[in-house]
Amino acid sequence: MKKIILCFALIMAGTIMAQEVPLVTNVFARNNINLNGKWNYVVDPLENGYYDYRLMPFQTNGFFENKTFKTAELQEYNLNTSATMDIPSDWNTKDDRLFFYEGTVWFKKDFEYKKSPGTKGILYFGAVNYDAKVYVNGKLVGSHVGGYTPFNFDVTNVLVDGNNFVVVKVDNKRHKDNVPTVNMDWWNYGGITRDVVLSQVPNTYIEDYLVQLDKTKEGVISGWVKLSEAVANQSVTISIAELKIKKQVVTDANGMAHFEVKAKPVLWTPESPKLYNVTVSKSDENIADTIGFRTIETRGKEILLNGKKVFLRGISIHEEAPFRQGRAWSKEDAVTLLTWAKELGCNYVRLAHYPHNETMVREAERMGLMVWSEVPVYWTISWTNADTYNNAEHQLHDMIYRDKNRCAVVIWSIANETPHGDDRDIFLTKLAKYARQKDNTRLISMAMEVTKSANNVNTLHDNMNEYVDIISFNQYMGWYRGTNESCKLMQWIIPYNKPVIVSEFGGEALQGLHGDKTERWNEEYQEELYIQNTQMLDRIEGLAGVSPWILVDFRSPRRQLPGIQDFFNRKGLISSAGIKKKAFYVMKDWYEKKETEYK
Ligand code: GCB
Repeated sequence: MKKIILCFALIMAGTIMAQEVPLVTNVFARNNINLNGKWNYVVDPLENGYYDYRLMPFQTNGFFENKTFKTAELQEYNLNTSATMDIPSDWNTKDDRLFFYEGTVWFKKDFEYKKSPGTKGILYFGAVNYDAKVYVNGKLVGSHVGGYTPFNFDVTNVLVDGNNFVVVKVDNKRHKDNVPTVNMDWWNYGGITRDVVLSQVPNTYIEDYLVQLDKTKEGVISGWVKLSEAVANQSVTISIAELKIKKQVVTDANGMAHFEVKAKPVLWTPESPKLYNVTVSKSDENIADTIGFRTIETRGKEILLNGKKVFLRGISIHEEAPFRQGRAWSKEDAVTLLTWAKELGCNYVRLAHYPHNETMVREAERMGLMVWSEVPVYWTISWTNADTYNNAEHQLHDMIYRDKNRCAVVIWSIANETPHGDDRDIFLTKLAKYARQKDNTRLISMAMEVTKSANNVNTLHDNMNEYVDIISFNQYMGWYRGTNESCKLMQWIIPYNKPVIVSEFGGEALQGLHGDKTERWNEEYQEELYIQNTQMLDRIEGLAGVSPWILVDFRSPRRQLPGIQDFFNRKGLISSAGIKKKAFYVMKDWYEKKETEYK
């Protein structure tokens, strides 16, 4: 019997052509072929390249085969002569015809590859929104759902020497059971929206590592290195030259090596965002990273960074490209957005409502901005659907996995404005526990809502209070509720002994439109809203941070008012053309005061 099982296992192993593998940590520091650039694309609303006319998936003859077009044969597509699009990008802003399009688009890229003995090829996508099916040289190598997290496939066995091609079927149709669900307030940008690389790694490679200040032992940096295979007795070295650290450890039977070393690093702070050059290496690999060290915790209603009370002077940001619109993905995009946040006086950014690209998080870290990172468990998702839960958990896993070495990330957020109820509580409790189990070194939060308002007293009750470290909530006094004037009367009761963050407040203004401060949509109204709201915030007991909504106007199909919104949510403190509105300066002044208060 044993022999039969062994034979079967061997046959199976031989037939696995390609498969999804755990994420390659810090992939951009590896030996990569960059697959960004021009890709051919075919818009396929009927999914004609995937299903036959009986709506059965093609086994052969799908677009994924990328057959050479010959007039002697009947073939109604030709990827090679189709139009091209720059990748990464969203198709909505690249092709006018696709502005509102939600559906399938096929992408194809040719590349050269040279096989090298003892190496593997890992095909990595920073993100594809939403549903991706990936084919290399005509063979399916895997699929992935979720639009904002990375994934990679081991494609070694399907690569050939010389010319290869990769085809991706991208489908961004919204579905009720997805995460996010059908209803949201941002653009459902479709496409291969982040970097694509083919990483050439040793057969057994350093898959993942953690280098962190030890949570329990003072003056110790600890962590682990994990190999891609369960190989024992492999020597790996963690070096931080500036701290004179060169620690060699060997892997155990699981291919894991834990380490601990005494160290007194200069701690990372927003004022002085010290990062160290760290290398994780083994005989045939050397991975360079920059890593910072800090502690983050809460004590009663306070947030402590490196043991010192901080106020999180934040701003919410969508991953929307400054100036040109569409999905942001580049270093330049990140630097522009984060420089604006710094000009506002921020020491913190809320990256809403989904994990932003890795460059954004790394740049925030370099510039001294603490980060709130979030999964798109947004509004009313399908709480009782097991697949929906698994999907959300998967996205949370990948968010934590990718950014666990980023000291800038201080808060994992598991949800935004979700409706109260038992099913939601069960779902979110499980998700919060999962986040805690994956990472007990950071704080957990979610954007809640006030549950009771009577006689100007607003109270927040949420069963999730016991699973989060910070009570965060969104409130829109002066916009969705009350008037700007009414802010003066409002009281806020947050009955938990935990720090409070107002994760959103704000209102819309069309930059350049001026008028009376009691009339909506002009800059003076928004300015007044910020004046009244900031004064009100000062009265919230235990307030430890805020992240107004939002840094820059962003595209949203919910925002249709002609002449004013034209499919932009105009709550930005900065217009989509990069011009600061009056409210920007109200916030900036308030942050200057806060900074002095917390010196
Ligand atoms: C919210 C949501 C955010 C919206 C914002 C708005 O509460 O969390 O995604 O864009 O309000 O502008 O209405």
